[in-house]
Amino acid sequence: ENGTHTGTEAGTGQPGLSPADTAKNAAACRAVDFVEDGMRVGLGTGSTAAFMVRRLGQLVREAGLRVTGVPTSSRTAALARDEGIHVVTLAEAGWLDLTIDGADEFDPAFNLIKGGGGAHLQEKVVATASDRMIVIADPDKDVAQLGAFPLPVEVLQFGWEVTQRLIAELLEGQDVASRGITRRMGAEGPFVTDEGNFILDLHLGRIGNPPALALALNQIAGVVENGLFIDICDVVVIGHPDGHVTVR
Ligand code: ABF
Repeated sequence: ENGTHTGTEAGTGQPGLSPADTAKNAAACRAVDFVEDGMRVGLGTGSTAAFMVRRLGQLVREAGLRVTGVPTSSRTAALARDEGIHVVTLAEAGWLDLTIDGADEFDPAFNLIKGGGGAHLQEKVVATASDRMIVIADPDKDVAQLGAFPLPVEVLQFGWEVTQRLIAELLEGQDVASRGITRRMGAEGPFVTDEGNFILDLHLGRIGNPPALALALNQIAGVVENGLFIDICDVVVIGHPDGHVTVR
C-alpha cells in the first residue's frame, strides 16, 4: 500500500506537540485507522506506540470502538488500562488480528531492529501471533542497512558473562562493521526486563546479513531472544514532523 495522509485532516492533530511528537502521533493515528470493530490488537511499547494506545483509547471511549488489547510490556498494560481499553493476556486472546508497534530501525525489506525500550521479547511473541504487524515510525528510523542502532539481545541472568563471551565469538564470523557489546544499565544497576532477564546491546555499526545473525544468536543457549525482526512486519507507517504520513 502506498499513499499519504495528513493526520490533522483526520481530526487527530494535537496543537502543542513538538515536531518529533507530531510525527509519532501522525503515524500512530494513521495506523489506528487499520483497526476494525471487534479486532484483537497487539499493543506495542515505546513513545510512538504510546500515541497509538492513547488514540485507540480515545476511539474506545468516544466512538464506542470495541477492541481487545494485548500489551507487550507492563508499561503498555498500565497505559492501556488507564485509557479504558479492554486488556487481556495473549493466552486469553489466543490469536491477534493486528499488532501495532514502534521500531528502532527498519530497512527496505521491512526487517527491523527493536528492543531499545527493552521489551522486544514480548513484542516478538505478540507480533508473531498476529495476522499482520504494522510498524509506526518517524523518518529517522528508515535505514538502507540495519545496525547503526545497537542490537538488543535479551539473555538469561544465569551465566550472562559466558553468554556475552559466546556472542563475541559468534560475531567474529559475522558480516558486521564493529563488535562491541555492553550490558544495559538502568538507574539502579543492570536493566532487568519484564521477564527478569538482562539485555546486552551489540554495537555492530552495520549488519550485513540480518537473517543469518538473528538465527545464529538464537542458537546460543543463554540467549532468550534478539531484537532483529525478520519477515515479521507487513506495513510501515511513517509520520513526518509536518504531520503528513507515508504508508509503505
Ligand atoms: C518499541 O519501542 C521497541 O521495540 C523500540 O525499541 C522502541 C521504539 O521506541 P520509540 O517509539 O520511543 O522510538 O517499539
